[in-house]
Amino acid sequence: MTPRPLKVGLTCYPSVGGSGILASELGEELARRGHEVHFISYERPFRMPADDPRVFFHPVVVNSYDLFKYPDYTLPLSVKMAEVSRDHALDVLHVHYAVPHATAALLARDMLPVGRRPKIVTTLHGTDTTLLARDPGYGPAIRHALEHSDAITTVSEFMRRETLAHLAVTRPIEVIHNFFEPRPPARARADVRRDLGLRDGEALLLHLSNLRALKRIDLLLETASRLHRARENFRLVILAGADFAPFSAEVQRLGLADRVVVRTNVTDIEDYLHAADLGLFTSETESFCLSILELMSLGRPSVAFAVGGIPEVTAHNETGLLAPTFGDTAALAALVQTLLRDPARRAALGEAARQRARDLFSANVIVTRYEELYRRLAV
Ligand code: GMT
Repeated sequence: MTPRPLKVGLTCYPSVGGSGILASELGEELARRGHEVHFISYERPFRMPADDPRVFFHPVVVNSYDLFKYPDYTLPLSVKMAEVSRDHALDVLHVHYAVPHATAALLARDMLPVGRRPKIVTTLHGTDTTLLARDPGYGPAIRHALEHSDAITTVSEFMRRETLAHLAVTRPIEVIHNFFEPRPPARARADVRRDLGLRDGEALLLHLSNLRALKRIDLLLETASRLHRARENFRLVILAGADFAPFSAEVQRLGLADRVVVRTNVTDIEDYLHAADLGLFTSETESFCLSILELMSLGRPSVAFAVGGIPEVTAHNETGLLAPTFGDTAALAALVQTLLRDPARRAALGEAARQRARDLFSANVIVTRYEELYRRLAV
C-alpha cells in the first residue's frame, strides 16, 4: 500500500543563507514526492518554488505597537503556526533554527487541542549552538526548545558534538547532512565568464557567502593578495548575500581592484558554479558550508580551512584541498596555486567531488531521511 502523503509545515529564515536555501529545496523536493508543504515565515523564502500547487506560503504579519520598544516576532509566528497546523491538519512542523522558530513551534503546539498537534522537528544549522547557546538570555530557552521537540537534527556530526557540548541536550540528535540538487545552468560557461570580465587563460575562483564576520572576508582578500603577488592568472568572483561596500577599501588597498568581481543577491547560481574553476573559502567555522557542496555538485573542488563540518563535506586530497591551520593564508594560497597550475588534478578532484555530492548529499539520499523521520513521528 502506498503511504499517504504528509502535510509538512516549514519555517526558516527566508533571507539569503544556506539554511533558507536548504528549507526551500526541501519543500520543493517534498512536494515533488507528493507531500503538501506549508512555508510559514515573514517573507517568501529566497528560493521557494513559485508555481507548485502543493506548496503554500503563509506570511506572518508583525504589527508595531508604541508600547513595545522591540517588535516581537515569536508570538505572531506561533499564532500563525497554530492556525496553519489546525486549518491544514499538519503532521509535522519542521523548523530550521531553534531561535525563535522552535520556541514558537512549542507554543503553537500548546495552543492546539491534544490529538491535533503536529510533531515538531528542529534542525540546527549553527548559530543557535555556536553563538546563542552561550548567551544567558537565550541558552536556557534553546535547551528547553530542543528538549521538547519531537526530534532534533543537525546538519553535520560536528554540529551534533557542539550541541551536546554547549547545550547538554539529553534527547537523541540525528545527523542529517545538507543536500543540493543543481538545476542545469541556463547560460553557457563562456558567456558567464565573458560577462564577468575574465580574459583567456584566467582562472575563476568563486566565493559565495553572506559576508558575515565569521566568513573572514579579510582572509579571503589576503589570500587573493598572495596569489596576486605571486602573479597567478586568476579572478576572484564573490557572490555576496550582503552589501560588499564595507570591504571595498581593503580591495583597493591590496591592489586587487582588477582581480575581484562582486555580484550581489544572485539567483541563477548554477551559471556561476558552472563558470567557476574552483571555490575558495576562509570561514573560521562552518557547521557544513553549503556553498562547497554547491560547487561539488557541479564538479568543482574547493580550497578552505579544515574547520567545523567542512571536512565532512569535502575530503582533503580527494574532492578538494583543506589547509589544516585556520588563518594560515600562506598555506591556503599555496593549495590554490597547486590547483591553478595543474588543471588535470583540478578536474580529477572535481569529478570525485561531483560523485561524492551525488552519493552522500543528493536529494535522493537526504530527503528520504527526512521523509523517514517524519513518517516515524507521524504515526
Ligand atoms: O553561514 C551563515 O552565515 C548562514 C547560516 C544559515 O543560516 O544559512 O549558515 C549555516 O547553515 C548552513 C546550512 O546548514 C550551513 O551550510 C553553514 O555552514 C552554517 N553557517 C555556519 O555554521 C557559520
